[in-house]
Amino acid sequence: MVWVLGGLAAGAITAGLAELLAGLLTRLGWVGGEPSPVLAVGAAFIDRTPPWLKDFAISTFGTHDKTALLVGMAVVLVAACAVVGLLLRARPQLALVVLALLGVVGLAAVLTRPGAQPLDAVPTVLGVAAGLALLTGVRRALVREPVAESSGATRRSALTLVGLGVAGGALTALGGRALAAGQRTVQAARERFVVPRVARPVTVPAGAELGVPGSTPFVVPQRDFYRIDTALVVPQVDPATWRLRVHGMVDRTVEIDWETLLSKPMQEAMVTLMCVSNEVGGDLNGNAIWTGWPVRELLREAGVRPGADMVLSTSTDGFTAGTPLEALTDERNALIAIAMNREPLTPEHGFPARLVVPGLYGYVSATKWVTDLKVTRFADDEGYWTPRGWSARGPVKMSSRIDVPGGGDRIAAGTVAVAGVAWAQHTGIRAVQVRVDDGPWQAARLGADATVDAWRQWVFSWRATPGEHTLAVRAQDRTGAWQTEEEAPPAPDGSTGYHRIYVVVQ
Ligand SMILES: Nc1nc2c(c(=O)[nH]1)N[C@H]1C(S)=C(S)[C@@H](COP(=O)(O)O)O[C@H]1N2
Ligand SMILES: [Mo]
Repeated sequence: MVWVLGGLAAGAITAGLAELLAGLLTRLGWVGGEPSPVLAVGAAFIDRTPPWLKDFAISTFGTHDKTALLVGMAVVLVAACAVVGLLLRARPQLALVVLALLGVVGLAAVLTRPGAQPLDAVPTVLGVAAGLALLTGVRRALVREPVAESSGATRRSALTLVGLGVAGGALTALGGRALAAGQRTVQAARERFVVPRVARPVTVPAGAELGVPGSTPFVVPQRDFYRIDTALVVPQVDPATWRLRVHGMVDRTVEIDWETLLSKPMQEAMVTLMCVSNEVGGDLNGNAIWTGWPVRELLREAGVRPGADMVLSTSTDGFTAGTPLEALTDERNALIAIAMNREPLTPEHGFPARLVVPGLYGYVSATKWVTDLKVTRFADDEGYWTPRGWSARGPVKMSSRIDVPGGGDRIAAGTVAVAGVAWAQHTGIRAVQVRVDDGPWQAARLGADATVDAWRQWVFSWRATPGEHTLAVRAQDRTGAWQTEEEAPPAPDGSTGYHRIYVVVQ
């Protein structure tokens, strides 16, 4: 038992020292990538997760999938350290090798994170060095007490080891405090930031919000807005050090800082953001008013060279999206967005700046914490999700959803408001119809049309009769095309099919 404690103490000191140093480096802004070996391994794991495992994790843990990953890693680490402790008794050499190997895994992850630089290695190297030294010391101390486990000496050793383990935990906590201090700096910058007024503000037309209880609001508040990204911890980006660089197939490389961005004429655009992972009837989408500077203006300053057809945007954490150049240069309001519903972006939604491109799924366009735009070609570059089984191009597919009643609800007979949203980004919705059981398609009443880039609410007044019923919805876009009934899963380029719900009327 005391040997296991030795292994755990060595692990705690290794991780604690590494996390403390990583926290300090991050706090000082001296890092290029992710200096914490634990977070780097987690991030590397996320990047290499095969699609089936990702789907399993999301369906099992939902948006807590990252917490589940961290807990899983902690369990594996504790088990590995216990084994190191046992080995220390019988095969001390091997124990040192196993701890060193864990360090090598951490180091490999740290050094392969996007933007990694040599300094990022320091926390892992020093942490592992301390752990190895501790293991050697523990071995020397424990072999000098060949007496029974219950002896006073062994009890003292055990207490010392527990103390060392607690010390390791304290170091980790101090590292966490350094990170929290960085978070407060970003939080303070966010609170100081006053969202600029624009010359022509977006207005929400009267009647766009139908106000049916339980239906998704026409404009979704930031705190309720869905969040999807690959970041294990939310990146904390200080506007004071933020830069956005445009390079690649351009006449001149342009780099702007936060002050420069804020000096540009800002625009507002109402855009419904959509996740390609959304299942039919799912809620991975939301509509907001975004404030920002059109991407095309920045591209104009750089001067796009002929032959380019894609812009690869990169975030501080290495996520990339490949957006068709055309979608960023045509008349649509593709923005370098700095505000959502006239509030600064929250760190979760990309503070200080992100991209928003009407008509394209988020994975090929909506890069949060964006710092780099490379003008390039689809033939030469690809975004994060393309080699992971998703299509290189991701125009949003027309779809519609029933928000109320909820699937499986028991409702009272009489007049029931069936309501939801429908979208056909950048084309616009012309009509929505509802079908009860095998009856005819019947027209729903649409909320006022704000823009072709936003969804529309709809409501249908249903005379519900007792029994079990199935409700289905379909939309028609402005070109006259109807939403397809053909079912497709989210991968590789977006789900299709009718949203159907089943209700019991009493
Ligand atoms: N940096 C970064 N930006 C990202 C992603 C990401 O993983 N990392 N995910 C994209 C995806 S898949 C979607 S759907 C949208 C979601 O934006 P939201 O979280 O603000 O709703 O962000 C996009 N931008
Ligand atoms: Mo997404």
